[in-house]
Amino acid sequence: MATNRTFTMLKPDAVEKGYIGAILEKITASGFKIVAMKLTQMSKADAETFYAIHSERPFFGELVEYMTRGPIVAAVLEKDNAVEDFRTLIGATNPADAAEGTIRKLYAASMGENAVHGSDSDDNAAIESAFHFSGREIF
Ligand code: 3AN
Repeated sequence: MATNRTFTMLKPDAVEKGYIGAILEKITASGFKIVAMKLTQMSKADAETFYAIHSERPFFGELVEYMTRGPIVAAVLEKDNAVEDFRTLIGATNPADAAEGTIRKLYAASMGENAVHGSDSDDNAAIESAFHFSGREIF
């Protein structure tokens, strides 16, 4: 059964460019309810842990540098079929391949700086939410 929650981050590039409001508007207008949210900044150790799955990839150093260079907005979102529907809303990893109207098409600059994160599975949504929020911060 599809879970009804997913985890997102508005990444440092999106925050730097002042896109927080526009992206949150798009998310809520698409039927997602925000059940947890904070402005926070990842440490190097946080980013290395969060992206451990990519540790052998050539872009890992750049990814950690990028994700730690400024604040992010972390949030947990609720909607039927949340993980899959949110991946559809954000669009392809590379904004050049992202569909019209998707968040990455509208707000992402490049594959490396792609504005927003969305969990890729129900299990990862739970792990990533617990990484950023305690139980009493999720409503
Ligand atoms: P997604 O964010 O669409 O789930 P992942 O999990 O494959 O994509 O990649 C995680 C993050 O790593 C991406 N959001 C992006 O910032 C970065 N990334 C992925 N692939 C590349 C790449 N080929 N070159 C540079 N950065 C990349």
